[in-house]
Amino acid sequence: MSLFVFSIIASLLLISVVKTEESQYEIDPNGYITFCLCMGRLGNQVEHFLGGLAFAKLLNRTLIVPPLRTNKNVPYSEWFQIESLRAYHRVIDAQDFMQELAPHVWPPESRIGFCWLPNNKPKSECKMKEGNPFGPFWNELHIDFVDTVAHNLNYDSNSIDQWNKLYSSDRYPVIALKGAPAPFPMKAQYRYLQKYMNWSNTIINEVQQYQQNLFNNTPYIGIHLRNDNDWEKACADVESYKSRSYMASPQCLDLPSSTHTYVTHKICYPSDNDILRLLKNIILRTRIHNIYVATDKRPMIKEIQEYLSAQRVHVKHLDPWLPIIDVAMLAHANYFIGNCVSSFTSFVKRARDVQNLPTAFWGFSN
Ligand code: GFB
Repeated sequence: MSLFVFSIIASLLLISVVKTEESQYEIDPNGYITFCLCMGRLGNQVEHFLGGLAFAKLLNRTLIVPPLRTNKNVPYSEWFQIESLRAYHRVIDAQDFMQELAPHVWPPESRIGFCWLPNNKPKSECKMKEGNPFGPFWNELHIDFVDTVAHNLNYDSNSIDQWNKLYSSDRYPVIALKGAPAPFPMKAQYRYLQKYMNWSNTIINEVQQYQQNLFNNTPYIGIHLRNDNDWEKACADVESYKSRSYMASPQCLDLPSSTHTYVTHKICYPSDNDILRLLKNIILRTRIHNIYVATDKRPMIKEIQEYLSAQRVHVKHLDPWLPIIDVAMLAHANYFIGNCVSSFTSFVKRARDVQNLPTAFWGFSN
């Protein structure tokens, strides 16, 4: 063999080795599923994400982990570790899928979007990219759809056979859904999946810095004050609904200790007095004097300082650009008081439950 031929063979071998090393992803013969986290903001999206993760496992398809949505797509791995999801089910980050696998398993001409529609609606009503955030969500992943499927199957274990019969992985290697295959509020049985959503190192580092800078690494009570105008409106008529399940309220009303039969205005939009009284009780009980306030509007710093002047409290409020920082700070607090109806609180509560950390709710007697 001439030196020239030998060196060509050698470099081809080298390329194939490099390629194999680069392509850490094997193609899943059972196919893939993904969806847009297009409903609501952070707390809503995380409840939908966990329900969608559970459905991907039921369907036994790899979950293409969707980005979260602010005013742009935020890759899941910026805030959480993809790796820790793998202890529950097969997953691949959406960006990685599009780069590494989509050209092979989901080329542009095969991209079909799925919408849940009532039986009598034609598939032309399945508009995957119409409106915000639908359009920007798929565009930022560089996904266009050449066709759509209108389905009206449920997203539960009883429907899996039908899913597989109608939408086999041979014909539909990727099921890309317009919205999450999960209800809101999420099913209680999947709350524990929060334990697979481990924080990214970036978030943990930020939390540790704030804990050091704000409280010198001493214990703190985190409180969530959901009090912007949208919330005031959402709570205004809550008592007339006589509902146990209003937004995230099952998180507290379904507790064995709950004596409430439906959501009260006090639970949804507690008065300043209710907030100050419960906070004082907890400070006296825990003897923790550092308070971290997370809010979408009014932090009540002066009110807290005045009401608790005898307790000599240190009240800190960051007002971070990214709400996820508040969630992470609350999730790591030694004690937490949240708003039972808010899914922002439910995210914090689940993250604390999996660490066995205590949580109380405003206006909630137990
Ligand atoms: O998280 P989320 O779905 O909880 O939406 P709810 C509330 C959003 O308000 C958060 C901001 O994602 C944040 O952008 N926000 C709320 C906060 N509390 C805080 C806080 O303590 N700190 C920071 N930094 N930001 C639902 C919405 O909200 O409320 C629905 O998802 C609708 O779209 C409904 O508006 C009335 O479940 O509380």
